[in-house]
Amino acid sequence: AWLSYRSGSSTRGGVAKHAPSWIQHIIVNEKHEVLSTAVAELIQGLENIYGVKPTVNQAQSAQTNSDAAPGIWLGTWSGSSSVAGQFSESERTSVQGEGYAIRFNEELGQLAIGSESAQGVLYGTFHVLRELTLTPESSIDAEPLESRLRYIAEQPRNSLRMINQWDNVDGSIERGYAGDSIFYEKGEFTRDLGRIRDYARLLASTGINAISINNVNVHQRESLFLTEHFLGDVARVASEFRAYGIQLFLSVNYASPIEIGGLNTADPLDEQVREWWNVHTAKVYAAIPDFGGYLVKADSENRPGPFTYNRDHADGANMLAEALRPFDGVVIWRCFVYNCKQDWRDRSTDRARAAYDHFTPLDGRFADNVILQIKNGPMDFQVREAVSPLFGAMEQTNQVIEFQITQEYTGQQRHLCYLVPQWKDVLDFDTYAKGEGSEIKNIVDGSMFNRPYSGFAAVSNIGSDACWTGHPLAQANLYGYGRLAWNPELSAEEIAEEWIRLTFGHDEEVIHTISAMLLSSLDIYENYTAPLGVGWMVNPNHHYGPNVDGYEYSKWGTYHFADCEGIGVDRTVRSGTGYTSQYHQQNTDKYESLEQCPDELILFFHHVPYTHVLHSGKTVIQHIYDTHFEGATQATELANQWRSLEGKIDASIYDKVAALQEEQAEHSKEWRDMINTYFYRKSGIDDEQGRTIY
Ligand code: GCW
Repeated sequence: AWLSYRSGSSTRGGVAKHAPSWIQHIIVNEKHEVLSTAVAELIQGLENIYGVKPTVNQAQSAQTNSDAAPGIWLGTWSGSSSVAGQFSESERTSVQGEGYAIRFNEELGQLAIGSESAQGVLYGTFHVLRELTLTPESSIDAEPLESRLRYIAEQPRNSLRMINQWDNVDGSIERGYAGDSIFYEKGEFTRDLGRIRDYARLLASTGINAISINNVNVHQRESLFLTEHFLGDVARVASEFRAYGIQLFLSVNYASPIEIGGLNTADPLDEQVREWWNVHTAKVYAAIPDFGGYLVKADSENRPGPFTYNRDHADGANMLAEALRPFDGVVIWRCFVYNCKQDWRDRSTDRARAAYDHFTPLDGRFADNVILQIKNGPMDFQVREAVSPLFGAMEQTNQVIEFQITQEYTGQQRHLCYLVPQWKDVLDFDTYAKGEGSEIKNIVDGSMFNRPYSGFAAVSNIGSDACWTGHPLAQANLYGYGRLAWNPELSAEEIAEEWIRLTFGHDEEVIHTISAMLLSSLDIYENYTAPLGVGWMVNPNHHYGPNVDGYEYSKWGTYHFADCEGIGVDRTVRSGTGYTSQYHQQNTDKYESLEQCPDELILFFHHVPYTHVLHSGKTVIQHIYDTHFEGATQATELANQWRSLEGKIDASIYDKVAALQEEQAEHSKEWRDMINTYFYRKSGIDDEQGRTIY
């Protein structure tokens, strides 16, 4: 993946002469597991990049190494006076916790990587390795490298930067498209901790600092993760992640006291139930002292929760918070709560409303170690949907945003779909919670409402597949997520280029072509799938491939309401479900009005005739035809673009992507024809351009 460090490599010719002398020694004056990881990463990275194995001076006491020795110095402010001495006090205080500073001291030939924490030093180390790899070969021993490293200071914008695995202990992965679980096999934990360690490396290199290792749908056997039966295994996995500064969490079954505890209730106000959680939580911490806490999906899609006992989500979450509090643990409580047994005939119930309606009345009632985890949109990870109105609606509650890296609704890692631009749109969305400038990124980083816990979570897209992510280019989404969680100001273009250079090297044509493919892919996917924000139109259950009415008469609350006159969901206050009122005024006004509502969301908010004219000047029906013809053509172009790289990319990766792009091109025609035909038959309106519709 992006840690092969071969792209900046000079191993193909004249190795050692390219390596500056300061790169040949690593000096550390402290003992800390994460610092040892940083050293190991440096050795491996530098050896790959320069073909020279650096020597390591890992001193036991601060006296051992002379301050003047040239080399790469790693350390924390309190543990290494020589590292601290390279920075002024204000430079040191400007980076806190996991932040880091880097300085190249030309006089001494020293590169110092310092932080308040060992974790920060590890992030700084990955930063340096990234810079070394990103500096093209030709300039590797020239001035630019040292000047790029002259002074760097970075602070993560979000404190929680988390990955959620949806892995089941039987080895399957819910919504996984890259092979089986790397964590479990046939009902047991895997014995192959090496792959887990590699995963920890990948994640830490992008700045991830937390992971939940099992599916939020927790079934009976996974409920036992909290018990002696599995705690030893969980602890072994936790130590792999600990070495990379990543904290481990478990998804828990809300009904555990019944399911595995032999009680006859899971009522959050019942004394026995509370005691059960206290005792089991203490056992978890006895096995894993730095355990992060619990992730909970409750009263959602048939999972148990406090509703059964006429209690609310605050009662449920606070009970777990109390059990975790003595150990500084947190409860991450998901807001994906809606009625999944809706009657399709009932047009007044609106799934999009559900999370807001359930949770906003509870603002202020959650314990301070509870964090609500909110999906980016009010429905479910569609290629296009509105932004969840819950962001900015609960000033007294900790919130993290949940993205889906795994491409459940965006091509399942068989189609190319670079999701960073979509996430950027969400993060840059202005909620107006405190007037103009109240973007989602300022809410989820905790700054706007001064929240103690905040950040990002996302569902992983990896599995046992050799390239990790099924589609090799889908790695860009995992990488991009981590980078964005660290710094939401990075652009989709910057992240793409960084990832391509790290992964494929510096050939300009390769960079240009893959970058163009990635950056156009989301729009292309949107073009040939569900139009104008309406969503779904996929096959039920597995969610791959077109089926316009696949969910139209189902219980899931995901309808498009197409008839012979028009299409779309009326979510206005005036004549629809009233969902638009969940936003702050400026956004309510924008979405409520047919004139102001942006084209790309028109069918999310309004039911309109096929002849309705969009801002683009096209009618809705013509827009559907045009985008679907265009999308399928563009998907074919993607395949051609990739083919132009033959010979420039490792053959096995080349072949794999070529086959996938071929499949996407074919499959996009299936989408095009089904959607166009469906709407032609419903509306009876011809395509202005007379193209083939069946
Ligand atoms: O997107 C939906 C998926 C479910 C998933 C659920 C959730 C883990 O179809 O498979 O369950 O969301 O987020 O809980």
